[in-house]
Amino acid sequence: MNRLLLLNGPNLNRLGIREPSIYGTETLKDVESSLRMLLESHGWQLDAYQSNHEGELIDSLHGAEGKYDGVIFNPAAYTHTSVALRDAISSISVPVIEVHLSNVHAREEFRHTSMLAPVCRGQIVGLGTTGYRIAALTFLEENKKG
Ligand code: CA2
Repeated sequence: MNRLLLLNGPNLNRLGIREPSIYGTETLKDVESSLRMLLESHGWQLDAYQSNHEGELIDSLHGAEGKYDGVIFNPAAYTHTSVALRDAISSISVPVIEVHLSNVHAREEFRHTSMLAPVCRGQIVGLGTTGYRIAALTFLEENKKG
């Protein structure tokens, strides 16, 4: 069976609780459920994990090798700072799609740079939680048999 890992970084456990004008009203549980439903309707499995700790995100990326067909990753603030996460993505062969809920390019300048995008399969920004589903659809499409 095909499997995807949904990985969310620091503070995204607060989704739907604060700052709805930037991040929307859906909770992380809502996002995980809707993504799981979409994937299960195609016979795929989803595992979801959120952490506020860089090292735990690195361990999850390492653990994805050989286990998942793709990782959908919102690295949150670590996007803009983390050489360690970039190296972790480079160290695995599983494709990673970087997702951001907000349009980082319309926000503060420090959010305009991603340390991770150059080593990711692609990057989706500014489409809210739809971005996670678009990432999932991309993996479904790219793994079509026949
Ligand atoms: O737009 C995104 O998805 C971000 O990855 C979200 C990060 C931010 O640092 C990035 O620049 C862009 C912040 C996640 C914080 O999430 C919250 C959710 C609800 C309330 C407060 C923060």
